[in-house]
Amino acid sequence: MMKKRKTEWRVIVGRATGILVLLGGMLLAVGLCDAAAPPDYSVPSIFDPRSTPAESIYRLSHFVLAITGLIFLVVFTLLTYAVIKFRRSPGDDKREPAQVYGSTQIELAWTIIPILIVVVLFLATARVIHAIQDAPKPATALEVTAIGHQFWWEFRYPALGIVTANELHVPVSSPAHPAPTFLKLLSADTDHSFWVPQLAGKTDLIPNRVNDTWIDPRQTGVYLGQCAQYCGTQHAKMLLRVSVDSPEDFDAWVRAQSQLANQDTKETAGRRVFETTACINCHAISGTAATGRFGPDLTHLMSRQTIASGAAENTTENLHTWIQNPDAIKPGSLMPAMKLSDPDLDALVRYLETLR
Ligand code: HEC
Ligand SMILES: [Cu+2]
Repeated sequence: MMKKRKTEWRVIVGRATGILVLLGGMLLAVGLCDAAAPPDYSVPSIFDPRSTPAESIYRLSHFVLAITGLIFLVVFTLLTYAVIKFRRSPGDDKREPAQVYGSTQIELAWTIIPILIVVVLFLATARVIHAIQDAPKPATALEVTAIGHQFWWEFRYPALGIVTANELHVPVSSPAHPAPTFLKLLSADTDHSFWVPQLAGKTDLIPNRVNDTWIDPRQTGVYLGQCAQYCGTQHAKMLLRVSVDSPEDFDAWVRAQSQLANQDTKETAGRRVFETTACINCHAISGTAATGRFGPDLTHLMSRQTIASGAAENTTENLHTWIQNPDAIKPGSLMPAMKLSDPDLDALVRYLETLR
């Protein structure tokens, strides 16, 4: 008898240690991620908010985690208690224990308590959604229209007459000088979702519907995001960059973007290649015959750090590869391989590189 009891205890202690080690490991992993996260913008974390909507979501998530954490602790403790207290004992007569039916008190308790918890979570969430969606738009707010395409982002600044792609520029905001950006979200083809974790929650871009969201980033820098709704083959390479600029930098960017494309280019051969091939059906370059809107506006291509929605850095080599065969960088992208001769391709890339 004594011996059997001992082995049972050993099993229980062994299992409990296993569970504790697992939980400890999880906590350690979370701790490590958290410690490494803050200054590194390459890992966008919802736990490092830099704008009011993201901040409200972050606080709500703490509240929800606290409540669900508490539920977990209570349930886990009761479970552990029951498992140990009511385990099979020596001399067990193998009969079924007494069954309890129809305890009104217990029924009421396990109906009302969960309802109360759900109501509290619902109210807290509804409050945050309301605060974000119905935030008043100040007269000074910057307005941007973001249009989702398979598989890139078009950004239009109607009041400033600027059209660009994939890299959104907005001014930094502060309590003393609030400069929020309000985004109108549209789609040219299918569902996409605008998500920059440190700035705001996800908002979908849906064909034939206008959605909106807003951000008021409080710190300059580049914030990364991603299309968060599966929209086709290259959904995963539909990345987003938001450059939050100081007021001076933002004004300088606006001034540069408002210019027509560089006209006095010496790269006339490359420009001729561009203007006499299908490029102009899909791309626009202001001040030229190219007015296509199927692909990104190339007027100030070289002001962008990346091409193809963040899929590659904007370098001479990558431009070559991209125009030669877009699938090499982004398989399934909707730009066809243009099959140009090598001299034409070289000239074309030299021309594109004058588009500052
Ligand atoms: C059938 C339409 C189409 C044609 C023709 C076309 N493109 Fe594109 N192009 C696109 C699309 C769509 C994208 C965006 C692809 C993506 O990111 O998924 C793109 C992206 C690009 C980009 C990257 C822009 C950026 O900021 O990300 C460059 C550069 C480019 N095209 C140059 C050209 C040149 C040069 C030609 C002519 C030799 C050309 N394209 C012909 C549709 C086209
Ligand atoms: Cu998408």
